[in-house]
Amino acid sequence: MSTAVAHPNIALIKYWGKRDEDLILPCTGSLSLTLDVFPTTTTLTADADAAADAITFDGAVATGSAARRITAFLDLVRAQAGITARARVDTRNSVPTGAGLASSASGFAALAVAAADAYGLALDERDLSRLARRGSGSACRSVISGTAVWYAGTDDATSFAEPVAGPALGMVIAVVDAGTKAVSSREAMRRTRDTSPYADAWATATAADLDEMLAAFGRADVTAIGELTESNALRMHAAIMASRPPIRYLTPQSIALFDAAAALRADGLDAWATADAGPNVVLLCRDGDVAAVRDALRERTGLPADRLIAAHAGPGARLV
Ligand code: 2P0
Repeated sequence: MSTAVAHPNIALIKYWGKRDEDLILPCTGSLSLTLDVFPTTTTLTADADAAADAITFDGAVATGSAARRITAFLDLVRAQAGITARARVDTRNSVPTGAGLASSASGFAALAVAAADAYGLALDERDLSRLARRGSGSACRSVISGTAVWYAGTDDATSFAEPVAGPALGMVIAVVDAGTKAVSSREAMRRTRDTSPYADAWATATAADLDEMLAAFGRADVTAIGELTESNALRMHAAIMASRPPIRYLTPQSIALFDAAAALRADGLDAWATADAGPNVVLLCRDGDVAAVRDALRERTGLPADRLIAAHAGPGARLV
């Protein structure tokens, strides 16, 4: 029996688009902060007598595409290990029910670490990151603690995440909408690639943004990090919105939170907004400013305390 814990990550330079859907090789590299909130805990036991994998999420039996995706991932691990035994997998998420923050990144990072251990694969951090990537691209970054860069790479061996040194950063997650998104990231990435006239421009600009971001990390330039973060997120959403049929994740409340970040900056409190494939907005700030940013956002937006979540750099996926 092997149990692993992993946390979600939020990208400052976003991953949006694959050049290889099977291996999950991204079009461009990305950079993220692994958080210390909402861990996923996964326990895996290999069972030579079982006819099929038995998977539960928070105690409920997983079926359909969610279960198939986990079995497909475990098949990769089993092939690598040369073992055919099926598994019992129990996954628990600490995300408040319906908060809309459940993360495939923490899920597949925890699963990769637990499965590698249970099937006897001795993998270093880089190989665990590569393995987690096969479950969900962004999961390769949740293997790493704190800030991580995921190199796009050119093949399975060269596409992995590793730590990147820089200033201490924190985040405030503003939960705008607790529901599940209308279009999955996977589907929306495809539609962007196939129909958005800005897909190529997004990839070109993001490669340059990542270079600039790594330079900003190197000189611990929080202002440049924040400005690049906000701009890169809006570029991603612009490319997504230009898809046909259109996909629009940001709501008026999301946009108001980007305005709130600007207002905080005008007041002398540095914070920059970003958003993933949904309406929730995350403010990036210096680690020491997290409480002040949360308080200021609460005052400015009227969002209740339980919808403003303070987060700091968290640990990479690990056995417990
Ligand atoms: C990111 N997102 O960099 C970007 C920004 C969402 C918006 O990575 O298809 O769930 O499993 O590789 O990793 C979400 O995509 O997609 C994501 P798959 P994943 O965090």
